[in-house]
Amino acid sequence: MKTLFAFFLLLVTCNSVMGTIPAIPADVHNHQLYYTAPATIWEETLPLGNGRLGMMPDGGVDREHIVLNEISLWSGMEADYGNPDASRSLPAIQQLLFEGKNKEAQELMYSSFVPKKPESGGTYGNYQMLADLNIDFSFPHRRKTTSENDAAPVTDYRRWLDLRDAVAYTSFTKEGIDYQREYFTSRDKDVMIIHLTASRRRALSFSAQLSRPKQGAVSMLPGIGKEEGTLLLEGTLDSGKPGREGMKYRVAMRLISKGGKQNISAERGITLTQGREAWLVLSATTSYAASGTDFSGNRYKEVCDSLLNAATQHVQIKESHIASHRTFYDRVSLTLPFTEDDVLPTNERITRFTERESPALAALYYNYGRYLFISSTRPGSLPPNLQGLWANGVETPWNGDYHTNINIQMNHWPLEQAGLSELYQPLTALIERLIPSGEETARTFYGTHAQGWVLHMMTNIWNYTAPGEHPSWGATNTGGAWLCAHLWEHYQYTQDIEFLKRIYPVLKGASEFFYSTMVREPKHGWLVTAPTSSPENAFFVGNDPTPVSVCMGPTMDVQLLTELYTNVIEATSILECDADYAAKLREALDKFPPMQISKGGYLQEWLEDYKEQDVHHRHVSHLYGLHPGNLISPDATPELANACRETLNRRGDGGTGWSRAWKVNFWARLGDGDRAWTLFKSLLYPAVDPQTKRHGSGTFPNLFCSHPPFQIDGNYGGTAGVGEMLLQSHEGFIHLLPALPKSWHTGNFHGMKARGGISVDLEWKDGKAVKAILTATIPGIFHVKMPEGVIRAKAIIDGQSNNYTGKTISLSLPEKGECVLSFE
Ligand code: FUC
Repeated sequence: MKTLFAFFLLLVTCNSVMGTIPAIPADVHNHQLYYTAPATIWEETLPLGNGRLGMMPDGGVDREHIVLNEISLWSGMEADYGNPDASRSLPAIQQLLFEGKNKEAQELMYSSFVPKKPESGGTYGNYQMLADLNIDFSFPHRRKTTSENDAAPVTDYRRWLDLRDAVAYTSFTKEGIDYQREYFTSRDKDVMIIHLTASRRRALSFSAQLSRPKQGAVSMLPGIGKEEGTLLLEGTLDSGKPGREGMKYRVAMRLISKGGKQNISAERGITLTQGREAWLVLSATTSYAASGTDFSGNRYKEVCDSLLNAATQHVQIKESHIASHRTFYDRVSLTLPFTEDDVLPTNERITRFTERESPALAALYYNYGRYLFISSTRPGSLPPNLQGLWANGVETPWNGDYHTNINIQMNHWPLEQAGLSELYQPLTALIERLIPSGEETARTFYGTHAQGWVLHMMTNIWNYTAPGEHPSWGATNTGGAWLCAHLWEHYQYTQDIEFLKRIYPVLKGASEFFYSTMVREPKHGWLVTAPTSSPENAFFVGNDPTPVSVCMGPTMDVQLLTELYTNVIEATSILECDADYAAKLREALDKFPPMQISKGGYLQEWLEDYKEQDVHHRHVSHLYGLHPGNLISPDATPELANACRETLNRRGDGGTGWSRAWKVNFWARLGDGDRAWTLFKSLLYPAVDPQTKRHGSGTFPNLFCSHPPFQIDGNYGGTAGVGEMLLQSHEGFIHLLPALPKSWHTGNFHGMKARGGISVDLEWKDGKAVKAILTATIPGIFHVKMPEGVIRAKAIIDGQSNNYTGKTISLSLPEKGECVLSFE
């Protein structure tokens, strides 16, 4: 406790010296990442973003390096990957699968069922960083000899990210002068701002340059009249088609300063000599049409003008940025038991966590996940890609795209429960834009009888829907079906009929594809997908030592399509339409294979009880029905739930970053809080080896998840996992504390959402729910499962009280109706 007190004292002192830092709330450790040294790797820098523009400052003292991003900056272009050989070879591929000749089927696919190089040019492209911003500082020296200057020590160094405000800071003292930098990315002004101050006049001198490893030219726009000029970085990425320009981008940067002398040139960038306070204002834009942004990107001018008129405008711009961020961030809060370790710098906190657990780190992780989501997307933008919004090179791993066999889905898992419902819009819009391409792919690859639309296992901003280039992983064609589950989930949480009407054709189109292309396998006559794969696992057929992946009817496909058909059927009944089609889907559902338990006791991944190549494979696709799906649960299907436990024990608690995150969710759904917590600890394992500096799976110092490399899905999956441990609602009732680890004995949360349109606040003590407040956003009847260890519950609605002793508490609530539940 002594350390804790010292820490707060330090913060308060720091506050009063710098004067500009907002008051530090008591539970700061839940809302702040902080470090006592500049970042040495990018994965230690602090992510900021307004859902479109991103920046990651490293807090360097002499040179600050900030990687900038814009979420639509992609190379490549929309192109035609249609391969007519695919549909011609389809009957033969299916026949081989019927005969158990999976290897031969896969080989035939290598030569036929692959995307064709677009004849008229164009490439898939990749997501790229926008620019590097380097700021080189020079500091005033008390004495003039160079050697002494170099040795001038930096004291009180600290850099931090305030998740509540979405503002990052660097502060330090050098030669008795306090320096502070403050960074934020404003949504309403659509600019990135770096505010730099020195505590003494004429102490602030720097030169700021923009550059890019490739395709970036720097120029200068002279200012008009007294106004200073603007530094521009512009370029055009490759489209992959000769003679056709790819995506264009432009970054603009201006300096506003109080005191000092400014200079600007394309060669040296923008310099400030002997100032005291300054703002670097940056805006960026691309020519991506669907982003709806103005390519001229002139909005920074308004901000510069207002700062020029009165530097005090800064406070207003910052306050409105904070207020806008908080409209999202403050919707939910979570408090878990904390320890003295929580006051450590974040990098040390992660390391200490391997020796001594602190539940509060899960609260920070949860808040960070919400923060990252709010920062990486907003309505009108694109959904978070494999790295959210943040990439530090022009060759982003896996193209920084949208993988649809787990990754983009996992990105969206925490959304609804964390009350960020409107942030589903970018994914919804992306899916809608894919449909024409998905319809074309359905016809070209599966034949003219194929209806509806299909998306395989990856996509990009150019509406790519064809299979992946290697059938062993690229054959999965349920990417679209899985995304439809997300559209349905949004409807479940919001009960928004207008939204349901809008997405019904998307869901129906996805189901039509499978309805028109699934085949009867010969052994049982079950309706199956063929060809396909169970992402991205391989198996052996008989004694053949060659692993293969291509198969028919894997468990995951059966589960995804069971849910898709069921959701379409339910939608037809809500919308009172397409009754005949619903009847056909019902009939088809009856012919689906059942979920099977292998002779080893685990859930079977494929139609046949094949031996898998890698028992510890990172994907656990066949447990989709347990999570995020809703086909398996300990109460409703105990045998299948047991088989899932076996599967997870067999797979082990390791795996890549996102794989560990998924396992947190699985164990939470199985009601095993302690095991979910073990997996969470595995997810938080320090990713950087202290000796070799090599990156493994786990968590980087800036709490980014490491696959490796950095992949944001694990952050979002882990965030969802924390939520699933505390509140579940997928089985038609609200389940409070369904998987509470022992060490999370006391805590509270506010504002978490449950399906059906209700908000939940909860306090618990000594492992038992004490009090809940439920507020309906939509009128309805809500069922609450009697929490674990509770004998009696009292519900007060509108002054009326009712006592419950059974297994379920049923509450009828009007819109905004509130129920206070106390538990004994
Ligand atoms: C899927 C996964 C990989 C990786 C990639 C981006 O293909 O199997 O592990 O996450 O997406």
